[in-house]
Amino acid sequence: MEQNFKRTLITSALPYANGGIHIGHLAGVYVPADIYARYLRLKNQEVIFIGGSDEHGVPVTQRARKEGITPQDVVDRYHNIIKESFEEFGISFDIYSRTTSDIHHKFAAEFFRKLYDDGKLTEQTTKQFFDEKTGKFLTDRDVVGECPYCHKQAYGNQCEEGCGRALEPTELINPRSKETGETPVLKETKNWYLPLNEYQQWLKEWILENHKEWRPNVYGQCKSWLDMDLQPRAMTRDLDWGIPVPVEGADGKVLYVWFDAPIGYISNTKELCDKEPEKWGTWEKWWQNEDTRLVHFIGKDNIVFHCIIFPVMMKAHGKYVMPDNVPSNEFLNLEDDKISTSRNWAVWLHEYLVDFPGKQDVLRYVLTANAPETKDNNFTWKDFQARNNNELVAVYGNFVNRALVLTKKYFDGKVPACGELTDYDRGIIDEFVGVKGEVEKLLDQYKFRDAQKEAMNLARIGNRYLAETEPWKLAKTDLTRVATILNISLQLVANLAIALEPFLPFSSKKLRGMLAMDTFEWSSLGSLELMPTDHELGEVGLLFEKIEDDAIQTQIDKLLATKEANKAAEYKANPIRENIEFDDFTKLDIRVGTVLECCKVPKANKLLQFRIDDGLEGRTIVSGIAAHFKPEELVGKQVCFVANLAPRTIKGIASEGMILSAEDNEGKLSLLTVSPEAKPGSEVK
Ligand code: B3M
Ligand code: ZN
Repeated sequence: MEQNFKRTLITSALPYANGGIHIGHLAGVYVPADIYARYLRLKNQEVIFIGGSDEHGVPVTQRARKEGITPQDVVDRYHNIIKESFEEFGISFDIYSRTTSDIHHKFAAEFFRKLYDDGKLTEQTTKQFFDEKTGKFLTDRDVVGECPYCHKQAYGNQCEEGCGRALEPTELINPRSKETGETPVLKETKNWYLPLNEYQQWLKEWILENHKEWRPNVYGQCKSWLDMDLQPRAMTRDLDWGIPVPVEGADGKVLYVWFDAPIGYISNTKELCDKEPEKWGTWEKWWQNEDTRLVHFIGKDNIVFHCIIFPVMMKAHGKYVMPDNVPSNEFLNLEDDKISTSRNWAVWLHEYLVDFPGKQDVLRYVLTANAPETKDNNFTWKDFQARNNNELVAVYGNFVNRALVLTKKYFDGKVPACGELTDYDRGIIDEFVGVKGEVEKLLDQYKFRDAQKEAMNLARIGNRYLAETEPWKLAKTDLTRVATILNISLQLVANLAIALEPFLPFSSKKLRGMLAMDTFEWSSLGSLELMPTDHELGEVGLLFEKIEDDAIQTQIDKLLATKEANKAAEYKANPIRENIEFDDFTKLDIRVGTVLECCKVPKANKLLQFRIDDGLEGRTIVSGIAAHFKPEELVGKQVCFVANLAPRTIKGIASEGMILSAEDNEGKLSLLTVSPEAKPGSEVK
């Protein structure tokens, strides 16, 4: 659906203020959002770019507990670190606020209250573990106990130290509160739910029919959600960190963090508009007017919240515009490994800014060049170095430097007059005039990676032009020709400053200084008159400098040290167990089996039920591994199972054995399979 929008409202996911910002966040969300905002501003469009910290939610309270400080201490610390590092990195938010602000608390509570008053929420009572000593309900992670499968200590949501299975807290043997050690009781609790099911039809039409242009990964995720029956989702929680539920009898309850956080986009807009109404107008203009194009930049783990839950909240409220697009990225890996905050496997922005001062654009460039737009992608320090040295320095920087230095040398730093054009000149000009349309088209489709490549092409064209025409050789014989070549080159350089501004704003600024350039609008991109004849250039310097091996090695060493530390920690947490006798080992009867059938156990989202060909009459095994596998993919697999484990009844099903799998240090399971020629019933020894 093509619509004529008057203004664009850009939001970027509000990062949890429980840690710093790393390259995964930047590549996935903030760099593309910033490119888009800068691009639209350069086109003189009406645009607002909203950011802020997400300061509620369990991740914050967990961090606080771990460090023995209050949640407020945690968010104060990280909000400031995040805000400052974004600023220094040139993420050009119009506002970067926070969800602990008074404005936000009030706004989110009112939003909830309106849904409540309008009867848009339903009430449900469920049973949850409750710690009578503290008078608090416990989240799944706050309950610990014995794993019913492997009998190790486990959390209410997962057996992390033992078998890795996903669990329900009520499955634990001898459950206890992690904080107090008390045995929790099951207690009824009432919460308010958003009946997503009532909006399913509307969502299907709005997204699946009317937004086929969304990125395939986003559309696909929405489709798989909408192909299932949506369930009502609790919008309140029994926690004490968050925004109190503004309803009678809701003591000890707060708004679900995914209810309040997206409202943060709105309340932050309001905060900005209230502060500078002449500049921004009212917040309603941005959020409640059909003329506004709303675009959410997010990571892929946030798709359901931005495409389903938040739109339903706004729809239920009644006045809001729906997102026109949700350009979500996939994930960025670091040196072939998943970025992980807990394992400190990341490049942290605040550290990068210290280690590579003044090199914001290098990281921006590399992250866009490797943007995980359609699939997961990988960041390596070698690639970072190569892209800097071979592209930014050798192509962009080199062209700019040659054009400017030659002008200083032969024309005293003044733009020489353009004489007669040769056919070759015309060819070059044709090539670069087309770049504007290309870059625009790509940016309008949120293809930032290709757009940056296309903009960089201007520099490649320029380099080629100078290499072919060799003005330095002509200087003695034909200065008029040199003047023409340099004039064209300087126009190209000025064009580069504009075309790359959204991507590399620091270098563009520097370059504009060197050019003493004042016209600076997207609309003049492609022009051959950006640098008028006789215009005097500014001071010439280097745009980029080579990054040497030792700087890169320092970073690689840092990561290697992290890896070593993680290995040591892991070994400590999961040491090889004490020796056993051979007889102990032979007590285990492990056999090969073929999976004949496999399906989910109804009403137990973690359990899979297997029918196994065990070489005898077959057997049924129930296993808590549903989170890790798709049942249909397991059928036909040769698995290993413990055949002499005493039978147990799980959710009413008699389970005869245990399927074996291997668990890596992140709790990811892979099935223990054997080669297809092994016959069912074969003994594993
Ligand atoms: N804080 C989740 C995240 O950082 C969450 C985003 C909120 S956007 C409204 O992945
Ligand atoms: Zn276990």
